Amino acid sequence: MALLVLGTPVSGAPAANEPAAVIRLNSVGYLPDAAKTALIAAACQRYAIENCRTGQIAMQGEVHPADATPANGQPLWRADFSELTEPGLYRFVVDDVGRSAPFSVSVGVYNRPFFAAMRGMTLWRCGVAVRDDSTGEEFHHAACHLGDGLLDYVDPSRAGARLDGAGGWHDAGDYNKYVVNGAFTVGMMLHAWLQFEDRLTTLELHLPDGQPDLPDVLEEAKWEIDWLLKMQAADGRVYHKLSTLQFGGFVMPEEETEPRYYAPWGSAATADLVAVAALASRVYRPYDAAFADRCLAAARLSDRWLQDHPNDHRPDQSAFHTGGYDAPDGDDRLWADAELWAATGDPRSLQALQHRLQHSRRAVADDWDWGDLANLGVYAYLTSDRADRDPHLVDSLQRELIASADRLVQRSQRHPYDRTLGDRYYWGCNGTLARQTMTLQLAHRLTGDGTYQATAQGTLAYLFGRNPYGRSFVTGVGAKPPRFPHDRRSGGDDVAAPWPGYLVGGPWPAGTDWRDEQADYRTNEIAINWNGALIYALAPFVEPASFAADTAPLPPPTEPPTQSTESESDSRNG
Ligand code: 9MR
Ligand code: 9MR
Ligand code: ZN
Repeated sequence: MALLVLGTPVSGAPAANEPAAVIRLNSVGYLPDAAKTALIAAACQRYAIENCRTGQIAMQGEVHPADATPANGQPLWRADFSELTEPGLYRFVVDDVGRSAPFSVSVGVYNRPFFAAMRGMTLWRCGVAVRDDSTGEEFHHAACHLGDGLLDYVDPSRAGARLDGAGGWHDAGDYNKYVVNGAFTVGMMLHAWLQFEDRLTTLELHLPDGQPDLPDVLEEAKWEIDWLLKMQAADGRVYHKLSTLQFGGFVMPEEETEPRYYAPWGSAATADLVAVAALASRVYRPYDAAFADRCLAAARLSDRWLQDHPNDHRPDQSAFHTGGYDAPDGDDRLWADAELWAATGDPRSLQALQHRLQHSRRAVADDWDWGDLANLGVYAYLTSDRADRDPHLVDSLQRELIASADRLVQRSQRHPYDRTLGDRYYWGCNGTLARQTMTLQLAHRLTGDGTYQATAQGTLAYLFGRNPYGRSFVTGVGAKPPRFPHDRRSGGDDVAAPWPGYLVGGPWPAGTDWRDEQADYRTNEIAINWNGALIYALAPFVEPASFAADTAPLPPPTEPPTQSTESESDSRNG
């Protein structure tokens, strides 16, 4: 059956694809001093904002046709309610259209989303039992993949032999583990730490095993770093992945017992290990000097291997039909040189880095993901306070970075839903939107211009409901979040709700092509590199003073969740 929702055909089971909400806003809420806008996909003239607790009208005003027309041509009306700064819980009310789900105005509005995204990483842990009841439902699985992994494809003469590669995070909706994506994700999280450390040090994430000396954000990242270090061979080369040969079924991870194998080494994975281990040596040194030393030694060992093997070496993955994460290694080597230099001041790394930067056609990419992560190297270079940088290069890279941020701002301003990608959509583009806030935040740091931070908040608004669906793209967070992500745990357990805290990949090839269906791995899977980006995007807006209160466990749901109780009247939908 095809439902006609606001001119957009929606296919699939109606239960899996709720009608789009007509009033589209950041359903998580807004910081008190933030710009606040809502989009309404129906002709209207005025809006009111009701205080949910008192029932009083807190504010009202006129709506105006949105000047930018969305790709699907559907007209939108825009309400600017930035003047609403009084903390509280509110609802948008539009005569003849309906009411929005409740949203809050509060300094702590991004605390629970940040907590959820971090818990999502903890729940991705492999090799241990995990458990979570922070949303009132109980999610759990037993220790999994303890046999990781077999060496058959690394060295046929050792077929059947095992090497300890237990631990780390599962990659996504599948249970495999890929070095490039793992290192990339940790890289984004540790850069969030370096930029916004003052907001993150005291946060309590209720981690299972507890290393009291380590801030929880770092403790979670260390879980993955410990695994990445296991993927390094004694000579410094790094195995590309640890995976089954075929994608498994929708069972819990402990029930996936097919053999898992190391893939051969690759130079991109090796460079990413250098980068993340060097970065970790810097970040963890104040808390755990022995771990920092271990990381630095690992980075140097793999760096030596790379110098002896200067060509792009792609892993032979021909036996595998799981995720490839295979792309040229130039960007990975650039990131490695940057982090090794930032950690040690090593002049050879600096020279290699500057050479690469000078010879890049465009050093700062507007739009980037795991296959082109050189921006992380640029950020490391630009944020370092080492004295030996080439001042001309610093100057030109700063200009490039600001120019890139300006393009993101322009695209966002021209796009009705504030997308810094404009109308570009592809696999994982929700993750890219979150990741693009890294450039915005660094431009803010370099210039002090608040427009960049406002644009970054516009991205969060899109991800949490100011989008053509009027729905949050993060499981368990905000209004009408995804219910059927392509996630084997969510599909394989007995809990109706999906595992919480995960950003889904998002619509493509068009902006209205997202399907909240388990089978749709192209738009509705979850992945660590999207969550890592979301963690970065949220970090600058975390409010440590109210974090504990804002993230207190929720009571179990009293009634099974029903559709659209919180949403506007459905008179215009379907
Ligand atoms: O379930 C797999 C998902 O985790 C991957 O991201 C995706 C793309 O690599 O592939 C999915 O597996 C599908 C396979 O590629 C083709 N047959 C259907 C599988 C979905 O269950
Ligand atoms: O995020 C990856 C995306 O950039 C690629 O286009 C896509 C197809 O190769 O694969 C995505 O990564 C998937 C990985 O291959 C397997 N685990 C799930 C990942 C997210 O769908
Ligand atoms: Zn596992």
